[in-house]
Amino acid sequence: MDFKYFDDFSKIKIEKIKKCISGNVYYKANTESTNLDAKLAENVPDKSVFIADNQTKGRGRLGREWSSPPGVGIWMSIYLKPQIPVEDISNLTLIAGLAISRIIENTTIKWPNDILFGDKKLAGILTEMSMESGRIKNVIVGIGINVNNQEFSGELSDKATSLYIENGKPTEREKLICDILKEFFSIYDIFLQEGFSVFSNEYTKKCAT
Ligand code: BTX
Repeated sequence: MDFKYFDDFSKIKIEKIKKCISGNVYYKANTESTNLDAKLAENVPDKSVFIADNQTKGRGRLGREWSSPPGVGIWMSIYLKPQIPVEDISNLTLIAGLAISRIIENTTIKWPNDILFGDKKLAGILTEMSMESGRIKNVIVGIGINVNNQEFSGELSDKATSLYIENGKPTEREKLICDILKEFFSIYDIFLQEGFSVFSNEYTKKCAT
């Protein structure tokens, strides 16, 4: 989506987010990509989150772009240090999808990375893993949600949607961020103990595919 850069966009109130997670909150008004910020950061505690109000190079899968205009969306990356086998890492994308679909009504999961509202894309998930000396260094679960976007242009006009477009009213991003993070970490903690199978039925029901 094309947007003209402006500096007075609405900024996320980070103090509210800090109260709802156990890790750190790293905030930038503008950044290239919160996934990249998280990947490059050092000494980050487990379960931290990187949030920006604007991404200039938001990333999708396979080098695709993720449109992340200022002040209207949730562009955030959850930083995890899971002690689990590499082959279980893909479940973290499923956990993010489940958390989002539990919190945002009327959404379905297009397996595994997209969250749809009707047949349009409301949100996307990009999970990236870094290894160090043969072990998992960190896993970054990037979440992009179109919240208060009033319109989409170009190729996105007929395939993307936002909560504002669907509900006809703005949504407070801070509350939505906290609700999703709390849901994510509650599913994640159970997953670490019991695996993903306890969520399989619910996940399948929420799948659009
Ligand atoms: P994806 O590869 O499944 O989706 C990218 C495709 O989706 C694009 O090629 C385009 O067609 C379409 N698209 C681009 N922007 C949007 C948008 N805002 N809404 C709907 N459709 C769009 C999905 O990748 C994973 C996206 C993750 C984004 C988060 S934001 C925070 C974190 N940082 C970062 O750089 N990426 C993640």
